[in-house]
Amino acid sequence: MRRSAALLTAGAVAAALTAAVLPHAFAAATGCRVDYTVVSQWQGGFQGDVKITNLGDPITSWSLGFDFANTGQRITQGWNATWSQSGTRVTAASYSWNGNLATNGATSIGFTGSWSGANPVPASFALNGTTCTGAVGPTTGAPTTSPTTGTPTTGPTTPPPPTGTTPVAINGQLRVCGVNLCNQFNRPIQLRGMSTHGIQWFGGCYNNASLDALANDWKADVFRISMYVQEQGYETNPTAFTNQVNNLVEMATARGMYALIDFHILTPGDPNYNLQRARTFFAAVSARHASKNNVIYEIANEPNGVSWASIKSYAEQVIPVIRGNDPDAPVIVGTRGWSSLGISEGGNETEVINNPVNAQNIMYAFHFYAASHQGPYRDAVSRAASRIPLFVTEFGTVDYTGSGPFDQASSTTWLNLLDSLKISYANWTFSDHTESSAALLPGTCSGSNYSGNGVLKPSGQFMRSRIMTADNFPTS
Ligand code: IDC
Repeated sequence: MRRSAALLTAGAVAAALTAAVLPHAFAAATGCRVDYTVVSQWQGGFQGDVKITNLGDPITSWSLGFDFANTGQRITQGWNATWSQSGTRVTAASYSWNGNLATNGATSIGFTGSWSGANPVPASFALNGTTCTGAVGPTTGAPTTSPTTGTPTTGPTTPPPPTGTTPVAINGQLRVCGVNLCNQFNRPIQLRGMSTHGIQWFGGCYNNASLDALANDWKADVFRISMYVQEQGYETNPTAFTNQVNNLVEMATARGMYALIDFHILTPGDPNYNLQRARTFFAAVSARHASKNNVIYEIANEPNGVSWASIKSYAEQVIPVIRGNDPDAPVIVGTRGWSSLGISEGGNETEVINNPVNAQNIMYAFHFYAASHQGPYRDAVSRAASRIPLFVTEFGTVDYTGSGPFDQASSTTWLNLLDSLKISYANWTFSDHTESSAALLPGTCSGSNYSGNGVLKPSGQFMRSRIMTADNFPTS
């Protein structure tokens, strides 16, 4: 077919010329086009989308390089490629499942990044060493306004989860059986793992190196993704936060960990304040992850100052949204008094036992902070554990502020109790916040090493030692 030269892009012309002067008749033609779009941008952060079009001969793998304009621009998480950054130079390498690009074939990759000072578009895009032509898509500049629907822009394009000895490979799809969480062999199991801090503040702590450390060094079974709704969280940019959560789910999935999606309501304490946001958010994430077997939904972190009847009403409106897309995933419902089964507001577990949420395959959240919550709280868990399914989706080894001394004695008593009852847990937090509940020493997330005790505070060292012991998951 004859094409008018006027229709050829600059990149294709360059590629054609390169091919023409090469001495070998069969030298591959190369060429590429890149469309770079800032999907959204907010104070200190942004999400970028990079569409790569191959204008040369078919290729079976690719590596895309580009230069950020300044060192304040950093990739914090990427997807659909293996991302790395050295100085201002960024490299994204194909996976086996998206390496094939026919002539004129295109693929999209993306990332979330941080910026300070200014966030100009990158330059010097090159695919397998060939400079690309390109176009810069619309950039948002100012923080985006909140759309009312939060359908994510990135597609479900994760590589299949690993098989073998990971927690998900062994246990598969979980479901609630009686008062326990059961694996694919219908046997009760306990998941042990860590919670993020607020991803609006500590997103930089969750990257390939830190997730590798959690999966391989800590041997964590579960990764809780805490998406605050207020406090500069989801309500400020639903699309960006939905995408950030989705990306973290993919990162946990790729490592064979369970992903616990935490809709982190806290203030105001009535979850119904965020009912519409919850519907929108859970519709999006449950659609995205419907085919996965490792996602657990936590629909209200810590209701407070609100009746159990109101929490139950909220749950019975949000759970059907999730089940409409993902019918078999366990869902966890927060309880009264900051998920204390009512204890912190003068109640107790009987309000749940006598008036349970009208839905199947659900569990109830219980939270504690070991230095603050002891005897009466342990007694409530001991009583409730034989009546209703519990999941400790958050606890601290310190006091309820997230600070104060690490209470090893109380934490040990608590975890021994949870172990004996096979109650799953996630510890607050896998982050480098200065507060004592944070596992990592301050500054850890600015580096690239997250493994071993050398990067951990006392609470982190304790939690790692508890979580890394053998799981002994039943396999028949
Ligand atoms: C705390 C964080 C702290 C942050 C504060 C405000 O540790 O850095 O400033 O939230 O959002 C909870 C909540 C959890 C709290 C934690 C410790 O679920 O969001 O995190 N906590 O106070 N319930 C009991 C304690």
